[in-house]
Parts: sequence; C-alpha cells; structure tokens
Amino acid sequence: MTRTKLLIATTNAGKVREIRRSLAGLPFEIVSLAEVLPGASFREKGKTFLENARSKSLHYGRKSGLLTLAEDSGLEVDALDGAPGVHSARFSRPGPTDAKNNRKVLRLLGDAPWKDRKARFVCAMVLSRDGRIIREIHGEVRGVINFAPKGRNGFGYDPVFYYPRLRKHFAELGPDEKNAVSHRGLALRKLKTFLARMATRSAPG
Ligand code: ITT
Repeated sequence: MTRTKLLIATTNAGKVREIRRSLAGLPFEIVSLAEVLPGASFREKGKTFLENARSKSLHYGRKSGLLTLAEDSGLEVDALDGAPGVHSARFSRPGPTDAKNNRKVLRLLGDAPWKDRKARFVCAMVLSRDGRIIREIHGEVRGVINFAPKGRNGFGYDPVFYYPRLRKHFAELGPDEKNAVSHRGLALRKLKTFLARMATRSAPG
C-alpha cells in the first residue's frame, strides 16, 4: 500500500531532525523540503508565529501538492518585550548565526537578575492540504536565560535556555529529553494524535 507523503516544510536542519524523530512510526512517508523542493525559500512577513506558520504551510503545500506541515517558532524574552520573537532566526542580522543570536540576547540582558531573565519558546504548527488549513497547533515551554551558554546539543537558542525543572540548559539535553518538555515536542505529540486518527479514517476497509 502506498503511504501518503507528508512534507516537513522547513529549511532548518535542527527542526527537521526533531520532527522526523517524533513522527517516526506513523503511516506516512515523511519527505523533506531538500528532497522535494531543493533550494526553496520563503520570506516571513507575519507579525505572529501563527501567521507565519500558516503562510509557510500554504506556500509550500501549493508548490509541492503534498500534505504539508510548517511551523514557526522562536524565543520570547519577557524583559525584552517578547524579542527576539518572530525575528528569532535573524536576530543578529546581518549574517545571523546561532552563536551571534545567543550573544545578542546575553548582551541585551546584561547582568539583569535571575527574576528578570524569564523567557519562553513558542511553536505554531500548521498542517495544510490542497490550499486548505486542516490543523493548527500551539506549544510553549517556559525557562530562564542563563548568564552564559552551556551544552552542545540542539540548535538555535538551546545553549542559553535554562530549564529549571531539570536544572539543565536545553543544549545539555539529549533529543528525547528535549522532546519530552519542549514547545515543539508538545506540539508534535498533539499533531501525532491527529495524524494517527487521520490515517485510520483514510485506511481502506
Ligand atoms: P524555517 O522557517 O524554514 O522553518 P527557520 O530557522 O527560519 O526555518 P523560524 O523562522 O521558525 O525557522 O525561526 C525559528 C528560530 O527560533 C530558529 O532559527 C531558532 O533560532 C529559534 N528556535 C526555534 N525553536 C528552537 C529550539 O527548539 N531551540 C532553540 N532555538 C529555537
């Protein structure tokens, strides 16, 4: 039986790893942008994570003709009025890199005390097909921006994001540990339930 293709519409290798890992075992053939639309890119213009995730999902869905999952995510720091927010990936423009983005957040927070270093990761996921949105999912996790980066795992702002419940930075967590508590992990668990039901409904017999 041919399995329905599900396009993971992101150019971010860290996201692809986490999403693939979490959705493994579902009766869908998971394909990446690099395989289906190599070199594709999308300019985000939305003011919210959800707006961006919607337009990315519809854009790549139209281009590929596939069931498409896109997500927009980022870090919101309370004391920075929610920055970097939807600009998370490009916060240290020009020539943004994860290391530069982390340094900028640390510089802006300076020596602000622990109580003023609260932050959260947010993830908006949107599943679409044939130009129609079929599911929107939100996930978030709260933590604290520590005074210095630590850890080598993950990507993006993981080295500066300290998660008090585990007393570790996200970049110190293994992939399954991060997935169990992260904004994306939460959203992916909800998505997995939805996709599993969808597969059952469309199964023959
Ligand atoms: P796509 O738009 O192609 O998906 P992108 O990296 O540009 O890739 P976003 O616009 O959603 O994606 O930006 C997300 C940024 O937020 C990402 O580059 C990281 O800097 C940060 N981020 C999101 N989730 C994160 C996580 O789990 N750990 C650390 N940083 C994260």
